[in-house]
Amino acid sequence: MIRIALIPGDGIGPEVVREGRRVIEAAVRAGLVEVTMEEFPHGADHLLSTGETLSDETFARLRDEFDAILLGAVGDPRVPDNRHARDILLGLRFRLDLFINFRPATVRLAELSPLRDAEHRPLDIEVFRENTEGFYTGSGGFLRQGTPHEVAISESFATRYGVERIVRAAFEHARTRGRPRVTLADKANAVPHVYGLWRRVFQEVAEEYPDVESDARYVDALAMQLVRVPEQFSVIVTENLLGDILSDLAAELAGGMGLAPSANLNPGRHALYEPVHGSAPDIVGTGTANPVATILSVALLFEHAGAEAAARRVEEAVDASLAAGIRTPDVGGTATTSEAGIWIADHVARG
Ligand code: GGG
Repeated sequence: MIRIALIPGDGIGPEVVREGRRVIEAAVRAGLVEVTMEEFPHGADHLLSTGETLSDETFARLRDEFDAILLGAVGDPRVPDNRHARDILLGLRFRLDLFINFRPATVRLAELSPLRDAEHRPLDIEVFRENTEGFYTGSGGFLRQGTPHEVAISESFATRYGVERIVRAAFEHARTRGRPRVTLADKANAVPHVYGLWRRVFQEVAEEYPDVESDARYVDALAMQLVRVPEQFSVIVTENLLGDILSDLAAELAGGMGLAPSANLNPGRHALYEPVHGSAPDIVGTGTANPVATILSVALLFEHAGAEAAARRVEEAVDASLAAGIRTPDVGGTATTSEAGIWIADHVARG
């Protein structure tokens, strides 16, 4: 039994999580998995009506009563300081110590990739983004705020413990999944302290995995190479902010953000799954949001919960929908969010 908490959140979050839920229910009907689900209202509406972002009580329930969280998106123009998004999404990552942000970018249908005409084999990259340190801890502040002499400081952190565990997770994953190479993305030439630690730890851990190729690149050169010769990359491990940027780039190269799932993990413990995309307030209510990133996040949820057959069924259904032309406008079709979700759910239920 997988106990799933749903946090649809803001913007298109509720629209895509509705389809994720439909697919979970289809997998249950097909006898592939057993679940319980409970929906939480947290997001901008909840903040504006109650003043609460994510209370300690709710956090404790999410930690103690559920195996997995499926989150849609957080971010709303009515909350310009984004405090609820930080408390909900970053808060859950930090407080549950979900140190791996696993972001696979796989070409599911060649024609959807902007690299379709290039003479490269399909891009198939997995980004291991460190999820608890870097610039994201909120450390910093303002001096003389609102004056012409304002100073803003944001501090980036790397701990040996934090770097080592994500680098080790990336190598362990490469070894067990038969992935040929792990590449570190950093900027050690310009930012020697934080990225110097990353580079040293990466080299030390790499020596323990002689069966996995390894190399370290400066992030600017890596971004360029990712577009020019993507097949040289397999697993990319990197710091929080760089991982956010590189995984968006990889997602676009693979076919678009509408297809990009992610998992926030601490192996053997809690997990939070979410589409890589944000709340997209500009398309709310138009029926054009692509539910596939959320549905593929459901596949990751099933896989990590040990329901392999359910995970494969969901992936097959997504691939079949794209091949059959059941696509939302971002990937060249005319299907609505619900039409795509219903088609995929039916496919999952039928087998
Ligand atoms: N799908 C969750 C979401 O809203 N993502 C957008 C976002 O701003 N994410 C921040 C991050 O991944 O660091």
